[in-house]
Formats: sequence, structure tokens, C-alpha cells
Amino acid sequence: MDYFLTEEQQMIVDVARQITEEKIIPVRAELDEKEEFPSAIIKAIAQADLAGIYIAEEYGGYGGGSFDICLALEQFARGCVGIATSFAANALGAYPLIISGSEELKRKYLPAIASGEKMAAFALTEPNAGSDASGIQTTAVLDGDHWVLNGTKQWITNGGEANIYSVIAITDRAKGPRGASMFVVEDADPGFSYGQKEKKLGIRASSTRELIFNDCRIPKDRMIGRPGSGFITVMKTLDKSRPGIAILGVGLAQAALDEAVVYAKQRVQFGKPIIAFQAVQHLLADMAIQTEAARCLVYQAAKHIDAHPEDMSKASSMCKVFATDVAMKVTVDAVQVLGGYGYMRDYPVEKMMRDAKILQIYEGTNQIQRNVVGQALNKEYTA
Ligand code: COS
Repeated sequence: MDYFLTEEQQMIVDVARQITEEKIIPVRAELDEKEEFPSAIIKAIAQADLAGIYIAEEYGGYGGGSFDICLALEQFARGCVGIATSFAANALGAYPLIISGSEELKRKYLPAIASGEKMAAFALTEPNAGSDASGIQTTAVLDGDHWVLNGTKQWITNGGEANIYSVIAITDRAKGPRGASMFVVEDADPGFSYGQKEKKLGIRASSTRELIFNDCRIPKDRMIGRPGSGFITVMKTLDKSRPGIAILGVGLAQAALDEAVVYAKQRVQFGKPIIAFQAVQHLLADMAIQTEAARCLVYQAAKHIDAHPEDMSKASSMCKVFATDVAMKVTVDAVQVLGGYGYMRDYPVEKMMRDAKILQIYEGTNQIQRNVVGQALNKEYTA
């Protein structure tokens, strides 16, 4: 379908597509197998001037929004969701600074992220705080001119690879969610170290690691926003970022559909290519319809978010649920179309199916997203 992209938007798609075809697709199976971080590809994305798509021009970025980054992420995800996740998580780590950071912090960190010189990560999740985001235990205590952080963050994407970490910690436990604040922690800060690197089902090219804060001392001015504003910054960050996860689902579903159609045209059984059988055609038709419907919803939600930053939650959660559920279904069906071959590592669809599952889990499970949509409906309607 024609989405009537501007010349600039089409350029983002074309450049991202070229990186995907030339740099991502040739190495994706190997990086997945070796669980290796895609440093060279992240560098290539920066060299193509795409690292700062979503960062304002005054901080060295391209000045785009959620829609623009979605256009690039969709193409990267057609190649590899693990690699695309590394890029998406970089933006997730930068959003708290963009949303709530002081002018000084923005000037200090955003240009380096926009140029690709530095990479960011977002640290919310803890062993006992996942869906219940306000249940975090990590603390930050003021000691003279420094904050002292203690605690452990878990499953942090880009952990160990990023240089700049947006971290939420409790500064006043008595105030509940209003007692959490956000900070920038740099990789070289004293008392900050990395724990174990996780071994995952899918997105194995991305790094997922523990962060350990053991009397980690950071200068006082590294707080993002006001004391107590951390939970709201986190919620707004996730609202802004979730279309980026949704679009990974769209790119992935499209890639799985492409593989399935090509295979169905080549594979001959009972004397005909299997695409001639209605059973296969209907499967492919549903995959195509669902993928296009997901694309429409994500594009529109991202545009809505860019135009209405005060009203992001429902659109963001809706598109995240829909597109990632579609990605799961379409990748499972692609494996089905390829049959025994689809189950083998010789074809890319088994990896696509493994990669799809995390999309329904990270940046808020699809059950949490349905809660957000349900609560929005409850507020919007009167009995
Ligand atoms: N934007 C702005 N403010 C928000 C918000 C949003 N999207 N969502 C919640 N808030 C505010 C609420 O208005 C409330 O403010 P008050 O203290 O003034 O009442 C405060 O934040 C707490 O909200 P709530 O009571 O709804 O929080 P809960 O503890 O019940 O948490 C949600 C519910 C859905 C917000 C939370 O469980 C959630 O998002 N979980 C998923 C977290 C996640 O994505 N984890 C994975 C991280 S991987 S990167």
C-alpha cells in the first residue's frame, strides 16, 4: 500500500533498507548463532546519519519523531529483530533525557548519541519489578554533591555495550511511585558493573545483561527531571517507545510473509507449486492482511504520538499489542508453510519465530498493554 511518505521519509526507508540488505541479512544467522553484538552494523547506521533520527536538530539529530524512527526500525527488523532491538533500545535509553532532561544534560549526552559516538540503554526492570514497574528496590541516596546508587537491574538491553544508562531508583520510599527519580549513569562511574549476560531464545544478537550498582557515586546534577518525577518519565518513555517495538513486529511479519510466499511458489507437491492449493493461499492471505493492518495501525499511532505528546498511552499500547501478536502468528504460520524446512536453521523462518516471542513480552507485556487500553476506555466513557 502507498503510505504517501514525504521525500525525506522515503529516503529514511531506502537508506535503512540498503543497510538491511547489504549489512544485516548476510550476517544475521552468524550473529544469532554466536550471540554476538552487532557493533559494525550499529556503526554503519550512525555513518548513514540514522542514529539521531528522533533527536532534535539543535542536539545534532535529524529532528524526526516516533514515525521517522519507526520507518527505519521496520526495515532493520525485516533483516533481524535482534539487531533492530539494539538500535531501538538506544532510543529507549535516550528518551528520558529528551522527555525530562535539563538543558545541560541534553547538551552533554544527546549529540554523542545522535552521532553514534555513544550508545544508550534504559534501566527499569529488576528481579522483583517487571510489570509492576513501581515495585523497584534500587535506591539513590544524596551524599554531599553525589547520589549513591545501590541495587541490581535485570535484563537490560544494550547492557555492557552502552555508555549511557537512564536508571530509575527510589529516592523517597514513603512516597510510592512519586518517590522514584531518574539518573544518568555512565559506564565508567565508580561502583557500577555488569552482571551476567543472558542466554536467550531469540534476539540473540542483542545484548541483555544485569547492571549492578554497589555504592555507585554519580554527580548530583545527573538527575533527569525533578526528584520524584522518575515514574512519570518512565511511563512517558515507554509510551513514546512502544510503537518502535510494534513496528519491529511489522517488519518481522513482512519478512516472514516474503519467505513463505517465495517458498510456496517454488515448492512442488502433488505436481503443483503449493501456492496453487487453497489451504496454503488462505494462510498466506491472512498473513498479508494482518501484516498490512498492523502497519496501518502502527504508522497512525506513531503519527498520533508525534502530534499529541500529551495523549500517547492508548494509541501506543494498542499498536504494540496488535502488531506484536500479528508478528507471533505470522511467523508461526510462515514456519508452517515451509513445513520441515521451516523448522531447520537452513531457512530464516525458525529464527523469525524465535525472535517474535520477545515482542509480546518486553517494554510491557501484551497483558499490561491491554490493561492500559482498558483503563483508558474506562476513563473515556461515562455510564
Ligand atoms: N503517562 C503519565 N503518567 C502515568 C502513565 C502514563 N502513561 N501511567 C501511569 N501514570 C501515572 C498515574 O497517573 C499515577 O499518577 P498519580 O501517582 O498521580 O496517581 C502514577 O503514574 C502511578 O500509576 P498507576 O497507579 O497506574 O501505576 P501502577 O503501579 O498500577 O502501574 C502500569 C500500572 C500499567 C502503569 C505499569 O504496571 C506498567 O506500565 N507496567 C509495565 C512496565 C513495563 O513496561 N515494564 C517492562 C520494562 S522493559 S523496558
